[in-house]
Amino acid sequence: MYDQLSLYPITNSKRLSLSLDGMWNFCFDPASIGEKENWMSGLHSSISLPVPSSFQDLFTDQYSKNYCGDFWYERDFFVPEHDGNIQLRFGSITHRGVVYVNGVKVTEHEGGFLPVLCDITSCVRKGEVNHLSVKANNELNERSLPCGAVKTLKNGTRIAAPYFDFFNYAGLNRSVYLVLLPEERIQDYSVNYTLNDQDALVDYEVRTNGEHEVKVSLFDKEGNCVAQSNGKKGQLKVEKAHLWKVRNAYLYTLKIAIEDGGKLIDAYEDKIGIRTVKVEGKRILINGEEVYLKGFGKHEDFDIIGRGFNLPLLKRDYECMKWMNANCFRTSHYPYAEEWYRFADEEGFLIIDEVAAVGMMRSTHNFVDAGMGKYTSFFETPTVPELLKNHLSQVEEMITRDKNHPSVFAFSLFNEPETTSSFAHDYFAKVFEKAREIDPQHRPMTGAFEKNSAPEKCQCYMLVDFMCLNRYYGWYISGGPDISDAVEKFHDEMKRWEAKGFNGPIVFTEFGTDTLATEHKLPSVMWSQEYQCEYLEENFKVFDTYDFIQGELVWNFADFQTTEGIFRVNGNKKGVFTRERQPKDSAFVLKRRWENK
Ligand code: GCB
Repeated sequence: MYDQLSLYPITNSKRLSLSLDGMWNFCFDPASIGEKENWMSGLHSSISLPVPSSFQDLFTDQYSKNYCGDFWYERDFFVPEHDGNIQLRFGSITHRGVVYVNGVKVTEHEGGFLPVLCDITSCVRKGEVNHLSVKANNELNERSLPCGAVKTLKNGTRIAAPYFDFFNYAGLNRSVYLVLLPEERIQDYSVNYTLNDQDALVDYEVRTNGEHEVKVSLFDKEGNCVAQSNGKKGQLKVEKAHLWKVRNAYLYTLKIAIEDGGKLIDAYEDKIGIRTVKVEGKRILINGEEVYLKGFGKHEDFDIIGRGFNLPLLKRDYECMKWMNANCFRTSHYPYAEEWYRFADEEGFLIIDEVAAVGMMRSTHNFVDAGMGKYTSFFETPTVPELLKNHLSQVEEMITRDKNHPSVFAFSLFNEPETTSSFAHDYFAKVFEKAREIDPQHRPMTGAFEKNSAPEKCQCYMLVDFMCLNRYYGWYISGGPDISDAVEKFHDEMKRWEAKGFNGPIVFTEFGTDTLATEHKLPSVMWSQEYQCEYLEENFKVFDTYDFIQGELVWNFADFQTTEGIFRVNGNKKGVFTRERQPKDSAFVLKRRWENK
């Protein structure tokens, strides 16, 4: 089904991946006339804009920053002479896009956080320059993920009204590749692991579009071949296997080849990590060993580039997380660029990989309503079947793309939807069923629940393998001088979950306070650095009381941009780091705690 979605583009003797990153032509299309006026054959007027990047913060005017509607990117690209298959791979087109090559539509894709792949073999001119254009669109609605609406101002300007708490950054946020492949090729592979005393069994499955022989071999770090097998489906036995461990990763190289007699037809190689994942009773086990999750909810977010991918930023974020003694993060609230997972594999970080199912509550102040436990209906509306269709296909694309990363130990299938109606239960039962059916490693499936998903009311908690709770006791609930009440309310909820007999582990995937890096106050006040530290300490006391609490992912790793409003001061300031990735005082509190936890 998916040709190359799980295969990060590489170059070897059979494959050539050429980056198309750089300056592209760009223009807005507020009246959506581009297609009628044949813009796919060439934009009438355009400016230069960098790819990858979100477009919003590159401009200096309000109109461009808040633009909502269609917009176009184009560039010319040279296609070398090539006998086989030719594809384009966009890391993402946010939130949706139509791709044209030489004026011919080659694909369209819904969802802004997963790759867009196009087979362009039949419409490119080989050995010549070709024309590539993308009509993208960043409108939000209730049929697509994430959910939101478009608001039309009295002067006719249309702006995004997200039902979520992050800026609606859009554009070509990730790298774009031209990929030359052999006609008969490796299209997908998956692996699963069983540990057997000191040895490991690697069950693999390779998908190709031909019948020639498939050979699979595994190499250790020193380059020694440690196991080999033939066939599209098989098992590799690794004696005295080096396991991929949390913050102590060991990666093997898996080499897949298609051969005709002794002749190589296609080859692909990837790094894999041997590890098992299991939820058992109240514990999360990696290789049978208990792990307590320490880390953050994050965002792909930075000054100027918005949600555009940036390698130095990735490196800095990992260095900060390592310095903090963290071992885990959640890709809140959408699947990140593939490089994030590749680096986590290398560094031994655990990832809760989240699909862009956020905003499933009809409210632009979702985060406040959610934090306070206010009910907002959602799953009763007629647009839900279409939303579900999108949800299922994005879960499928995410799991297909990310299934082979050892760092990905769980998938999160939602963030803070309405979960108290039978409509919600029926909806999510289908999403979980699909996810479990697709994942070859049968990883734990979860979702992040807001305050209204209380033990007595929530109709969805029974669907998850471990529960992720987003709780703001001491911030949205009983903050500042009321914090002792917050602690009592927190204990009360935990006791109610205990009484409910939820048997799995609970992980806190959000807790935190907005904190201005400029504010200090003794005694503390809300928004000061001192308060963020005190709040964390109070939360830790609660976490340490219950043995079913198996993780703490602070909201958020760094300050990030949001829609403007009276609740946000130039963005969400719950970062433990500033948006520039410098520590607030709370970073030292967490670093100390996590050193010994
Ligand atoms: C939440 C949301 C998150 C918000 C956060 C907040 O519950 O999941 O997207 O940013 O609260 O800071 O209010």
